[in-house]
Amino acid sequence: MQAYYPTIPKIRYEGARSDNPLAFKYYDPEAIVAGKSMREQLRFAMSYWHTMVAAGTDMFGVNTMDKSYGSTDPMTQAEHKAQAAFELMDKLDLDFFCFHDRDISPEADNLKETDARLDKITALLKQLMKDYNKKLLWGTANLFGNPRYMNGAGTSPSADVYAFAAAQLKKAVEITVELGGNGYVFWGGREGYETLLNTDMAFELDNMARLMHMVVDYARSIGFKGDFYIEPKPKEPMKHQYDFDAATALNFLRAHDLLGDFKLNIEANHATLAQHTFQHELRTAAVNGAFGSVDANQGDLLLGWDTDQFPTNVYDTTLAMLEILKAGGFTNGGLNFDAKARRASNTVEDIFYSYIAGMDAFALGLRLADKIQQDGRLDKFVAERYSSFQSGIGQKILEGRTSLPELEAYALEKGEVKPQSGRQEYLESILNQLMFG
Ligand code: XUL
Ligand code: CO
Repeated sequence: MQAYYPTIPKIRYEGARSDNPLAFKYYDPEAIVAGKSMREQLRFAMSYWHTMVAAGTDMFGVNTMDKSYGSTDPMTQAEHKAQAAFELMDKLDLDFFCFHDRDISPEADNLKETDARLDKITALLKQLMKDYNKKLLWGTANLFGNPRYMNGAGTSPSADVYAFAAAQLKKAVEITVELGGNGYVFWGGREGYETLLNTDMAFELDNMARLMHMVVDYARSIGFKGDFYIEPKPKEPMKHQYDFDAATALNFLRAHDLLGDFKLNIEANHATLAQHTFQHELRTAAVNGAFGSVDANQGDLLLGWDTDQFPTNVYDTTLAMLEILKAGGFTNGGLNFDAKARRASNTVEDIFYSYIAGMDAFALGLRLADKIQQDGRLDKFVAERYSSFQSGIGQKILEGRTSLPELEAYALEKGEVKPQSGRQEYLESILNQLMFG
């Protein structure tokens, strides 16, 4: 079998003192943390689009990386790409992968031929999954790249474009099911608008929901047991994306009776673009019973777009893992690296250094989140902060056994109230002590 990454050995855990750049320092797959192996807790996935496809093109320049896999013929290239993807996952000990239909197989001149190509590559992926013991975290359809979708897909003003998108979705769901996918993602590529002068917002949202219902019904009819996800994002490519943030997506799901089948796929960089923290979005999903999966990356807070960097900020990974543990951990979801090496990090080695950096940052985050939970001081502080609701008038409020007149009488009797300190800096110093102590 041809090796696509001949200079790279299998990456193994060597511990925090190792100076081997091609070793994990914190990700020890079989080590037990918070009751499960790190492999089971973290469920790391490779993103096919960034890792196997994106080659460094930006608005100002062409590719800086070689992702041709030794071929120019699109289908031969797709086959080599698939082989390379599994060698990469094997060497990095990544158990899962995620893809868009068009990442794995190139579009042809007509839908029939495009689908035939997809079938061919799907069969190859299925074989490779078996050979390498890898799983599909989720599949999705690219409903944003082709010019036909310039006004949206499920929110397009054209019924013909909508039908084309439906056909593409049907096939994407079929191959996801064929490959035993744990999930299916809707990221609203061009589902949004540039100007309300040409847009019927209510019509577009209802139409999107109609399409989602059709996808759910069809997927369940062919045996899909996994989760559907919406992946919120506030802007880019459209000025205003309909799935702005977790709360907006949840409102859409609830309004259109889709919450039973859908959860959220929270992406760190999308959270910060919406002016939220990553933890805020995770908590919002969790408190609504919709925590599903995570696109693990980080943005640059000085830039207003989706930079999709590999996550290395350990404060963020720790606080994110704390949210994930509090939500009960992953079921069908996992940590998908929707992240790419910088354009100037353009060698094969850089791909591996990037994944090692990201996996170690989340592995360290998991270890530290577990330490924070075991220490218990933060949880105890929060419980005590709300303890006035455990007895007396607070308990009556919680149990719905009071009224405004009774609370008025209580307040009049009590007189002025002394507020409690929130102790933010004290809690932040506990966090630092636990992280670095
Ligand atoms: C785009 C993005 C997508 C989704 C899948 O910002 O995050 O790659 O994760 O369509
Ligand atoms: Co994403």
